[in-house]
Amino acid sequence: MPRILHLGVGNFFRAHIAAYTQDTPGWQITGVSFRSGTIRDGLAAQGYDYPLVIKDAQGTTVKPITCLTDMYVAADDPGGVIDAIVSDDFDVITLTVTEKAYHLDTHGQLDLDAADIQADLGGTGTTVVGVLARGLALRRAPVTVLCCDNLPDNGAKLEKAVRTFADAAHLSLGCDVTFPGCMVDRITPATTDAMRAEAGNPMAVPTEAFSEWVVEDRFAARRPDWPGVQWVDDVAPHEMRKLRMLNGAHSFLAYAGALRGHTYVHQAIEDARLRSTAQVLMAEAAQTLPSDMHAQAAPYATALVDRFANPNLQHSLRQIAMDGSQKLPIRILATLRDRGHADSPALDCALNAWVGFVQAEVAAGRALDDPRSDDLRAACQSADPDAALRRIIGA
Ligand code: CS2
Repeated sequence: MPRILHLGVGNFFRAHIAAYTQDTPGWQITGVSFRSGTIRDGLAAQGYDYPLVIKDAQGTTVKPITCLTDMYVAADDPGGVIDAIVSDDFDVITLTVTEKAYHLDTHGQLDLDAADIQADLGGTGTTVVGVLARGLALRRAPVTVLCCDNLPDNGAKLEKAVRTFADAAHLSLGCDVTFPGCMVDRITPATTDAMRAEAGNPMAVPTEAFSEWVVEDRFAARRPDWPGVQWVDDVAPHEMRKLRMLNGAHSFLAYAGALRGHTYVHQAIEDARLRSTAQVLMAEAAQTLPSDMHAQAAPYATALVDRFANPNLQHSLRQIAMDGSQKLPIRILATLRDRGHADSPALDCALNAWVGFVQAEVAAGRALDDPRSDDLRAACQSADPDAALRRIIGA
């Protein structure tokens, strides 16, 4: 049976890629966690099956997921993960490891000086990019590597990072490999204890009914015919629409919403002041999209407001707020840059909200959930915190 090797078994993968694969007869998935064995242990205890709890404004349905069959944990067994990448048991390697796990610098290039990358070059084999480079160097069968994280040009960025690591490690990729780009979308909150209790299953994953997947059709080996996927030659316009409108508005709501005392996305979007700024932000973002996307931008924005307003998802603003130093450049700054000298009050507001949020968190003595937290904290103690924080993200 053809198989997918999936790196990063968080809730998003379990709500999206696994759900599509569940509907694709004949395909199964082996998962890989990088840091801890907690998810592997929880899933293994129930044969890797779990309920996907789909919540829209009307109510709840449950989709049992049974296509995940086993898992590795890279921190315990980097060799096992590398062997899996080498193995021709897998035709496709998919990834959802979050923005920060790629160790890209502000120009989108692999940061060879990052401590984890340096340690991996020294032989630990525990970064995503490192295990891919080492595995692909030994592999002979063709394979497709599909990055499903919220990065613009995700396929090309990952390919460049893997080749940069391989060069630095004096390796060359040994197989025919493609890195198509793709855009993934499904709002998937973290699982809370209340959700576990409601589902009667400790590994339940909550998600919304909507989902979207647009994938470049450049597969080097067998390709799963995931039902509902839109196959395209170039994903860039779809990726821009989603990152700049959905994720841009999400980040704005996260920081501005938290500053106004809200806890969940549906509360922030019901706050008239925040809703109107989010709508203006989406309109500002829409103007930067390629012209053939313009007609669909307004209905897309309306649908996003409805999705954000779903009261049953309980999507925490702080979950979205994490890793702002990695997200803002992609979701807000790139849009501002493309708008040049045009007035962009809502995008400016989003940037200011992040600056205000970071300072408020530090002032309240709360930990910052961000890979640059030390730099952000130091910026807050400097003579001009606003300017120092903007400098860190290249604003
Ligand atoms: C969110 C995304 O946490 C975040 O930063 O903006 O995870 C968002 O929910 C997804 O991209 C929706 O597809």
